[in-house]
Amino acid sequence: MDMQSILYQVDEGVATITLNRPDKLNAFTADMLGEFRTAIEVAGADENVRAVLVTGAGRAFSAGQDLGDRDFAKSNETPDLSATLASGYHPLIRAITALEKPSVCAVNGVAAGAGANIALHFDIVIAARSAKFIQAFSKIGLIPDSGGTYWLPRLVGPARARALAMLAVPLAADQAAKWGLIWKAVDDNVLLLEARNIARHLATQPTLGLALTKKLMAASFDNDLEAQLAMEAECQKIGGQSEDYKEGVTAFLEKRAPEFKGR
Ligand code: LHQ
Repeated sequence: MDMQSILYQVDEGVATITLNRPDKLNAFTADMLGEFRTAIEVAGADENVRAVLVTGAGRAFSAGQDLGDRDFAKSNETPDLSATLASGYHPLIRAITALEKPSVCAVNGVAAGAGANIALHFDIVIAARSAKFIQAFSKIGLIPDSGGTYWLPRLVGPARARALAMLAVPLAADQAAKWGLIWKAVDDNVLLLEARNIARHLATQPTLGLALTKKLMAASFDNDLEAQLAMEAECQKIGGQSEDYKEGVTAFLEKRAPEFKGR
């Protein structure tokens, strides 16, 4: 793939997507958002890819929207940020959400603004201990976009979500893990190793079932118990008819390791 701001590599069933504008702390431009989305979609469509790993090059995960594009000293044009969201961020977030494969996000350094909130859409978020999550929006008069007002109250509760958003204080990776914003924080020097191990492990698992699992978890926020039970039954029907279910049960009975295919 010919991309300027994103690196894409497939290895052992894992597609690794690296945000690659390290000199700008991987701040998002319109082109970069488009490339990021393309990479997610390519990984989703490639049957050799069974899991996706996302990380950032250099010392940051992402500083959010590239503010260099918005120099009011050069142009005093009133921007329509809803258009920026609709054309760049929202299609990316929909692509991540629609990905029918497990995903891991390795937050290697500071994640600010949209950079912090895009990370929250991945299934398993693991961060370097030195990483910080900053809802930087309020510092520049904006609201926490890119799904921030959706995930923050759900993950850390409304009281913490409001304070994080309104104070824009950096949340250290360890605290983010304690509060349930992310899965865990690990030492900086083992972040990529751990994240790759998780992604490689997921790539060997019954990924069809994992895709159904994440769909169910996402739907739970909107469903009542009856609707959720009905959806579980529908998804379990699919799981029960999969090759992986047969293989899992057979391997268990034969006392051997299963070989899942994601079908
Ligand atoms: C940057 C940026 C950046 C460009 C650092 N852009 N260059 C969605 C829809 C539409 C529009 C608006 O926004 C959104 C969503 C958003 O994401 S809004 C929030 C945008 N992000 C921010 O407000 C964060 C701005 N950055 C920072 O607060 C700091 O840079 C952080 C806390 C991320 C890192 O601080 P430091 O480690 O002290 O690094 P630094 O500030 O020295 O930055 C290093 C370089 O990166 C520097 O460039 P230079 O040429 O001086 O070395 C910065 O200008 C550049 N950079 N963020 N978002």
